[in-house]
Amino acid sequence: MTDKNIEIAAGYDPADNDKIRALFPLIDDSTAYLDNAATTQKPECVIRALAGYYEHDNANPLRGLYKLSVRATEGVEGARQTVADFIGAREAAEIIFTRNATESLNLAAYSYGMNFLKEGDEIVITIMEHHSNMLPWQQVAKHTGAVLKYVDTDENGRITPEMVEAVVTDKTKIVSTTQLSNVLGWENDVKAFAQIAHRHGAIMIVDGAQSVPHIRVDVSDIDCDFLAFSGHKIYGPMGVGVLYGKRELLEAMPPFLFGGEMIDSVTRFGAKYSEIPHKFEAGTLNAEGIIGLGAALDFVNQIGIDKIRAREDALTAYAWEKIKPIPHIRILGADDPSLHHGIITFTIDGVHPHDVSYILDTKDICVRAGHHCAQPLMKQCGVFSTTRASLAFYNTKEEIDRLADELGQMRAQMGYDR
Ligand code: 7TS
Repeated sequence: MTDKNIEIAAGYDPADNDKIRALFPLIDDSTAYLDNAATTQKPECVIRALAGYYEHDNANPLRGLYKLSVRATEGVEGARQTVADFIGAREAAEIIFTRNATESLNLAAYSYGMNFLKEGDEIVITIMEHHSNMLPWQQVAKHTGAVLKYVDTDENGRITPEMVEAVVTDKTKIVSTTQLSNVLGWENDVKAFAQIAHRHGAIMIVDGAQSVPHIRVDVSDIDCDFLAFSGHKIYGPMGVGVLYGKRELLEAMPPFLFGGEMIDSVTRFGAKYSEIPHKFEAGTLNAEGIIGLGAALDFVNQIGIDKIRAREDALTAYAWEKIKPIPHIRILGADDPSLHHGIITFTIDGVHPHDVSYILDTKDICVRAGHHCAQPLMKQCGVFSTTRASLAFYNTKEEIDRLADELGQMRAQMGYDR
């Protein structure tokens, strides 16, 4: 990390937010970037880490015995330790690098689900899952004969441990839920869910794509068996994701992808696979992405995830105050900003979310419109499509004011009286 980035991140003061914003080349006062649940912007230190890898350390990691390749390997393995420390894993070997949270969840589904489940077993997920934590389990159910069961939300978009308890049985082998909904902002009590799963002899999988960037996540404290997340949602590069898994499980699972760098030895008709984590990392790794993710986590550590959370909670409360009272706007989920973690998903009576997003874009305000890869949740909420503003700590009250002002005028712009 560059010295300037370290100094500014370490001394981060929400009252002087401009200093941190200046570290993000794509953030300026002309564009209000409010689509952070889709992906975050990147600070200089991450961009420098990517370029620096190619300028100084590029060679195929984990293969060569010469100094350059050793440096590339050390970069990858250093980042692995950084990730392990960041999420409270016991050891770096429990961290597998993938392309994104989606691939991590597929790895768990294909390697664990397909091999350890049989007809009549149950997989329990929730209705608020992103499709990435839904479709892989549909596949496992289809191919193994296991039954896929859902925990629905209550009318306020909440899921409590009691609601999970009511669905999990002794036939349940996997409970897999998001920790934080990308639509509702609701935080599931995954530690309590894990206790329920384990009491019934099931494993607990956590989709941390939305939680890891915003709240303190400690896999040892949660006692989950797997946790998936993406680098690009936590200020890191695209194309790198993480699957944490408990050593005992990872050791028992067959590889997901087969090929180079995941074997000890190969014969004509067989192979002996490497130890974890390499058994699950076939082919040349995205070394620069992994090193960039390490730099992103160093950056977040300098600021402090708790400071990030406090800032985002304060911004959410402010956005709520401004948006909630606007006539004809309905915000999905709990009626309490402290339960939204920076995510405000809403409808405006009579205005299609695509129009909302398009009109906001003409004012250089970036939000997401659509089903947010959560169609069953949309259906349960009785909507087809919504608009979502999602905040990161670097956002400002001024950006929220701009959004609220535009939303206040939206119906009039579409020709309604009010
Ligand atoms: N799980 C959750 C809860 C997510 O929000 C997302 C992406 C994923 C998994 C998949 O992440 P990926 O990096 O593998 O694509 N969510 C969103 C979103 O809300 N808008 O764009 C992507």
